[in-house]
Amino acid sequence: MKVNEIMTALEAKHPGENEYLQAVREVLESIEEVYNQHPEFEKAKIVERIVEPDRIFTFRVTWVDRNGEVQTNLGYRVQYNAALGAYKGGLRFHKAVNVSMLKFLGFEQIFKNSLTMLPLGGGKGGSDFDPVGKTDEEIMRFCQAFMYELWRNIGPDQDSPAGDVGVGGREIGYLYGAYKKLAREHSTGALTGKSYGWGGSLIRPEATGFGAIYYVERMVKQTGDKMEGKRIALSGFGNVAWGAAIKATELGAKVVALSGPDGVCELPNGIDKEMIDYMLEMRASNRNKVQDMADKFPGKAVFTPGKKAWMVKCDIACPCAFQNELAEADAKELIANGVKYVAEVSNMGCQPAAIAAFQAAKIPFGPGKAVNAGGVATSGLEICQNAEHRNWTAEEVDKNLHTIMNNIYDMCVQYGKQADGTINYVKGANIAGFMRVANAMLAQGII
Ligand code: 2IT
Repeated sequence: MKVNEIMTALEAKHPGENEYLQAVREVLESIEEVYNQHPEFEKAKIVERIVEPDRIFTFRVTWVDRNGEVQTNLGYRVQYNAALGAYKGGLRFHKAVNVSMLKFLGFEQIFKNSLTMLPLGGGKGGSDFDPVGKTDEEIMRFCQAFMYELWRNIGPDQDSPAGDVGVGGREIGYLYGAYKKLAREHSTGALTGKSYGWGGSLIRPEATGFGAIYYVERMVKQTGDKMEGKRIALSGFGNVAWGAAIKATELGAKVVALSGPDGVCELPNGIDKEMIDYMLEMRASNRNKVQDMADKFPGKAVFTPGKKAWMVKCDIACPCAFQNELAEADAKELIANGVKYVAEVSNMGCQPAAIAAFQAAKIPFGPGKAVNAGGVATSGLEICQNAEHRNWTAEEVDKNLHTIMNNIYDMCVQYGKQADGTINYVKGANIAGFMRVANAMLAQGII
């Protein structure tokens, strides 16, 4: 396999699909050396097959807004790879959603799900529906219209969507209600991220953030350092940043920044329980403004419009919002301000040049597909609970999550250890995730 040749062919075949091409290139560059030691992979054309989704559904979603006006959006489900299990991955509702974005997310999901060691294939879906400024009723009607199309193609043993940007507990509730009405089946495992009491798992809401901080704690300990007293900057203020803020605070770190599309809130004294709870209200309001935190807690949160979380001096930087949110210039600013660890919690949160800058500065960098795998792992645990018609305790779920994250971390070290003793977590995660899928594809024949 020659990465440049494969990428040239893919660029010609899928022109302009920049996020997709970026995600593929990163994985292929990481695995090239190991792959080329396996002629059986080359013979079965594993790479040529894995970069193309099994199938993509594209559908029209028509709904009626609060003014009685008819609105039309596009809906998608990318069923990427089922070598390890039924398709699994979130739904993203965001105005910029397109095929390239969902292909990048679905591609990442294959390897992330593989890292969890659970039987989960990779998929992703969503819509260009923009939840910002929508009423609760509009969101419900949109979710129902989305499900009119998707319900036939999902199910616990087929494809199980969950949340992502713009899709949280409320949306999963509406989607699941519509699914049940259409499918006439109480297949709880057809969607995860459900609320507790009707199939949801305790700790699933917290899981992405908790898992990320468990991983970060290992990165910190690897260097002989500790979490207590570390200043941690989080971007975004959604579900992922919320879980990370809870766990980081619990472990004695200080959350010094949150951000939104409107700017950054600096938190000079860290975040407290009241502020953490308020993040949920900010998300539910659909306003998408981090300034609301500063308005609610004057003095405790200081808002600067138009700036990112990366201007705030910190020891640990965790992008928790969107792909490519951390650029090379942000990386340089963080490095100049003394950042010690960087962990992507959003999918592909850092631009390639930013990752290169951190690695050149010898700053440990954890990639999203390993760091944020606790979310989908706990979705996998939700499916287990659904299948056995039982709810596990919060302690049981959290213990499983912690074990899974420790295992992912260990695999990243095993496959990412460099000759000089440092750890290339990007390489480690990509190789470990890829090997399991490639071996499964090999064993299952040319299909
Ligand atoms: O990016 C992700 O891993 C998610 N949005 C969660 C997917 C899931 O199925 O829980």
